[in-house]
Amino acid sequence: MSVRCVCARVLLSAVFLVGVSLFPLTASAQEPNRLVEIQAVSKKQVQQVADMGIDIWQVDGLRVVAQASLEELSALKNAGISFLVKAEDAEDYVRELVSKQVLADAVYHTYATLNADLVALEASGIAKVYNIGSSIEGREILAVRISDNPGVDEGEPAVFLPGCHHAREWISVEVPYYIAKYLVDNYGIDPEVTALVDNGEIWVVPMVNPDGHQYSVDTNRLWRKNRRNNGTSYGVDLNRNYAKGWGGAGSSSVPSSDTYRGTAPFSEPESQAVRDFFLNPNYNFKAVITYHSYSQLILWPWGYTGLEAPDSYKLRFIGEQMESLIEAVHGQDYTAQKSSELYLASGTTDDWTYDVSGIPSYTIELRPLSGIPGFTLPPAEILPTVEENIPAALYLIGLTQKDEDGDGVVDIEDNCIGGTNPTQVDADGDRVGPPCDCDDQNYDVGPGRAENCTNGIDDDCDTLVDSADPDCGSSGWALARSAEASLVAGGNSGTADMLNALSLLVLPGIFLVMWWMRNRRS
Ligand code: 0X9
Ligand code: ZN
Repeated sequence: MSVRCVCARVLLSAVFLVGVSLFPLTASAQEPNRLVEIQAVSKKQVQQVADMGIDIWQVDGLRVVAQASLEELSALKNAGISFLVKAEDAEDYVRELVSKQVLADAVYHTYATLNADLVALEASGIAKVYNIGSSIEGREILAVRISDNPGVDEGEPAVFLPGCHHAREWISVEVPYYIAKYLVDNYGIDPEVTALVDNGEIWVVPMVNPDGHQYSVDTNRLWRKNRRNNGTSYGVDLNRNYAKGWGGAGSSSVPSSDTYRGTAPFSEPESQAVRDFFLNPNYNFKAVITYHSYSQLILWPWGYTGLEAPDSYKLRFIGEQMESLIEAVHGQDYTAQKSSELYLASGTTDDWTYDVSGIPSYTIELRPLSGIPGFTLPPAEILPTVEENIPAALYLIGLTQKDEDGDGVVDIEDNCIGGTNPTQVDADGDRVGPPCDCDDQNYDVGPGRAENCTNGIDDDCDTLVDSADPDCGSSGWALARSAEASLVAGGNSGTADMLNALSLLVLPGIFLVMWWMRNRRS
């Protein structure tokens, strides 16, 4: 776990006062957003900030960097949440910083240069560009398929690498684009790349939100959403517009909010394009990384709830492997964690891809680790960021091509996805080694653990997937005098693991404790 506190130094000299700012809080339509540092007193308060629809840039423990309208600052003030206004006009502040940046050789793509560069990849013979839909302003959303026969649907295991759901996160365009270019440039030279391209399909969609990106180039560098005209405001947050958990925590129903979720799941043409593309039966998706910035995080589902995903053990294992691979390149500290540990957010891309397909799905928040404003990563850092992310992407692509349980299907249920090591054979013949428990043909949650009953697997081999499958879990509740009673009542035991627990104070000194358990096979 890394510590993110570069900006903290700036703040040490500042005193946080509840609702006190250096600037007046009188609302007016033209007022610019303030750049603020919010000092929460608990994780719950961080979530409260996310639930207000405030545009969070970075979370560092209980410190939140954000831009907020005057209305949102009033809401913070009313909620008794401390904040400090760092700049009266967040956009202006960023504009000034960007103008001071020294331009390096590599420059960020625009919509036009990206499309030209994607088409240029086709000359290799292993890349083909597809239009997967149009944005709300009519721009084409381009995908490129890298494969040995890129114009043919071969049904090979496919990996989906989208970028730029959020307009201002320019580095998230570069990483997927340069992964595609790396594969093209090294095909026929590097045997690992050649095998991955021959045996699979890598689908890159570097700019899911072209209208927003163009707007961030032309008008407002800090623009996040798409460019839907909501009447009195613009934009829907595309990373709140997917169906899983849509409308829940960490998303806003207020159109002017930067986390506005839209009027319905998939209300936006950009998310519809991704949905229809991902669900196309001609493609055989086996893993997803959706690129964002910033904070250097590797996040996995669920993000809309604190509950564990059915495959959480493997998602964690693969995420931590990617963390190590990234850090090995330039020593950069990326933190692998479950999405909801950052804050709850509903309607995100990876929750949806995981929900509909059960395949490993990740959000990677790219460089920088911290700093204001993290979205304007200096151009000199583009290629290092790309370089450090290539091995993790290749690793994930490689996993999707290994039929480790020999059932003829490459999927997350492969026993040892992420860690087959034939030398790790234990006494009872299981090949036990993180993270796999190769004692059956099914998906396991970890060494010696049983499968989760919700994973659709017939664990007791009675040809039915039902509650009689032996590894189903249980849940329960009790009234108790201690918030920790759930741990006493239902903590990990010899036969079961605690999946999640929740305590609510219902009367002074009386807690309602609830828990969810997953039984262990052995
Ligand atoms: O809030 C987002 O959409 C992502 N962060 S960003 O700064 N790129 O906007 C993070 C989404 C991760 N999911 C959850 N925290 N649930
Ligand atoms: Zn983002």
